[in-house]
Amino acid sequence: MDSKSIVLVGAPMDCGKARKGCLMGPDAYRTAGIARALTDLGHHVTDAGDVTPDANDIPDRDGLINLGETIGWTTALMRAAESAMATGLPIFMGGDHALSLGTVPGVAAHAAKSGQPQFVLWLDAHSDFNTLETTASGNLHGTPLAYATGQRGFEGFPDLPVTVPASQTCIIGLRSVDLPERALMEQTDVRGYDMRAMDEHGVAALLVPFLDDVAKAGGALHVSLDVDFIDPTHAPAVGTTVPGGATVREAHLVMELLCDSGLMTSLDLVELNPMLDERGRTAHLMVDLAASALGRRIFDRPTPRMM
Ligand code: HAR
Ligand code: MN
Ligand code: MN
Ligand code: MN
Repeated sequence: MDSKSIVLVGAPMDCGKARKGCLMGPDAYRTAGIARALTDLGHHVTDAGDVTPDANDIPDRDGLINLGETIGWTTALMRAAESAMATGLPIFMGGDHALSLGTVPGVAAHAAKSGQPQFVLWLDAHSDFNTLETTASGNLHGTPLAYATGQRGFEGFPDLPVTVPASQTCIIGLRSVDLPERALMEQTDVRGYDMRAMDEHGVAALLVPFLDDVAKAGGALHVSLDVDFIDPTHAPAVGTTVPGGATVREAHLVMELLCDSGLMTSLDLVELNPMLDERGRTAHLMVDLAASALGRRIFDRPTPRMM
């Protein structure tokens, strides 16, 4: 892979759900050596430090957890994401998944300026397709894909000048979807693949056709990697573990295919809760996955055919 300018953006957002700890995520990635891992691959890496949320006076609303604070992060991250795109390939180090309320619209705004269609790959046990109206838990980390694709039901959040068409999004890894979010998703063209699809066909068969579409459209591709995409036996440091997730190799294969495609233009690493980790293994796995997406490999393809 060609040498890239990579900008690390810390997003220690921790208000997207009740359980605390994701605010330590950015420093866990730094401690696990994310900059060094990417520099060793020949990239130019800068650390832009951590984003801080905007102040706002939006009142909290019953049944929604930390609405005002979440909107403050959203506006700050939209700006940070759009401007980071102008300097290279940003890696947004979360922070919980509510940070994508800001990063996805921010990168999409950048793409729109050059007329490039924005695509999103969502690697997650959850579809995160609730709105403020459908969420049963009030946890806003369960909403960003609905917001970014322009669904209604986000009163109080900024209107998005640029949304990502649902047809340009693909979710892989699903094994926990609420009924109302499923109903909403079914009204859109979002591509959603559950773990059964991965088991039956293999993850490459799900991902490659989507990557082909991104390439054909000349699109930008944002990848949002939730720790809980991976099975909790390998990635325990997340508050919302769901058994039956991707193996370490399946996760690496996704990243390796992304690398081969050359299409990824931005990356979220979300939901790491270092309080729940075991000797840093989840942080290290996430760093290794980012490295795979950015060129770490044993052999260059094509693999020589063995006798
Ligand atoms: N669907 C559930 C809710 O909205 C769970 C959402 C959990 N989300 C994450 N990120 N952990 O994927 O409350
Ligand atoms: Mn650009
Ligand atoms: Mn998520
Ligand atoms: Mn999840």
